[in-house]
Amino acid sequence: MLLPRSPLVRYVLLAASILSIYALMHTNYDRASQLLNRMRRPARYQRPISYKPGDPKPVNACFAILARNQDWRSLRESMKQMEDRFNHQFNYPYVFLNDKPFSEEFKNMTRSMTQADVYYGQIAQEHWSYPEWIDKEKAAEKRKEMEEKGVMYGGSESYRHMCRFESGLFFKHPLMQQFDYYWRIEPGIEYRCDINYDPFLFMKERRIKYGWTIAIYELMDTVPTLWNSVKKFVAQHPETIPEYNSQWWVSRDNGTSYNGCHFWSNFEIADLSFYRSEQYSKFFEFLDREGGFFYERWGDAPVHSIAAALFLQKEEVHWFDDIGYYHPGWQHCPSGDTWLTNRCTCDPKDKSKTITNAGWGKCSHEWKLLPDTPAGQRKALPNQFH
Ligand SMILES: Nc1nc2c(ncn2[C@@H]2O[C@H](COP(=O)(O)OP(=O)(O)OP(=O)(O)O)[C@@H](O)[C@H]2O)c(=O)[nH]1
Ligand SMILES: *[C@@H]1O[C@H](CO)[C@@H](O)[C@H](O)[C@H]1NC(C)=O
Ligand SMILES: *[C@@H]1O[C@H](CO)[C@@H](O)[C@H](O)[C@H]1NC(C)=O
Ligand SMILES: [Mg+2]
Repeated sequence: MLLPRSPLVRYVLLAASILSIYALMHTNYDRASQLLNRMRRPARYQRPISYKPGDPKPVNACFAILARNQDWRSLRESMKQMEDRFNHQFNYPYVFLNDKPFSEEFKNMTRSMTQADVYYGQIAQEHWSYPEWIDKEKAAEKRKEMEEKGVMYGGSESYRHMCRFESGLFFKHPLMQQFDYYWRIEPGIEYRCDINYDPFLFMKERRIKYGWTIAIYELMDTVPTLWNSVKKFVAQHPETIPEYNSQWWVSRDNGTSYNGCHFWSNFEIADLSFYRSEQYSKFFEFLDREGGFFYERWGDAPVHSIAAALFLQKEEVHWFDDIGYYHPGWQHCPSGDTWLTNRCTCDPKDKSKTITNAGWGKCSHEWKLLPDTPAGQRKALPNQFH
């Protein structure tokens, strides 16, 4: 280092630098705080403040996990990833839900993966059974038909209860009532990059209602009449549809048909007030009466996504493009600087898994083509905090 030898000159230089930063702060606050931040910590690797398990959190939020007792092994993998990549700094609590009572083994094996608070709940019978208007024999016939056609999970009854529960009921569970935001976790998923900030806070500060990281096309055999039902709903409740929304992303022909694009809901961060809104409740109740959760195999992913596209503005939905995530089948892998600084371990060039601009993951990239909501009309707040 070329430092002047004389201590006096050194002090004068130091004082001059400090003075110039403070002078800059008065004229250009953003630039000065950037400089100060850069001096305080290495740009390469940043970790935010830690919150102990009992501390009040920046956001009243939880992880929610629907699981069976036998899922504990693959859940330990998911939880390890979540803790190491993100939650050891925040200690957001976990809510586990099951249609059966959780075993002691399940509780032990999941509780031991985190310091954070854990809650275990059983799902009410009426949230995991047939509504009275469903014809169970017809439902059984349809399952058989779909199984014979080779539709994925086409023959499964429990999968249908799961999809219905995740579509419109999970946020009504008593254990979920205390929370404002939630982040969904499934068994066997992986977080392949560090998450060095709080996505809940990111969303809250901007009034973002829905966050995702992978979007793909739906298997259309599972939702043949879903869009017809959506159109009926819209015709009956036109007041629920705002002037500016993201409909284009799910219907490129102005509402005539559904293109199958959906946020892959096994990763989902949401403001629960979105699901608890009158608008969403009406929507779910309408779809539930249509019967497609049982006569077809409507997934919670297209149901959530169509609701987000119709009811929310583009700016209220956020692509967490910087989060590296894998669920068996597909991964999203950030590239460029994010890959390096967030210590990603995925391979963005792995074409067999990574969603790209073509093929199954095209929907993700097309999100960026949506026109912005005109400035004066936006409900979400601009990027003023990060
Ligand atoms: N309690 C309970 N949870 C279930 C049941 N079926 C599925 N789940 C959970 O619901 C979520 C979605 O089920 P998955 O089997 O992962 O369905 P998927 O993600 O579409 O498909 P794969 O992950 O490829 O099997 C997971 O968190 C499962 O643990 C069930 O019958 N009972
Ligand atoms: C669960 O943990 C408790 C307390 O450590 C222990 O008494 C119990 O035997 C464990 N049960 C199982 C099934 O692992
Ligand atoms: C799209 O549909 C709406 C209502 O059905 C209609 O008012 C509008 O003119 C259509 N826009 C285009 C570009 O076709
Ligand atoms: Mg899964």
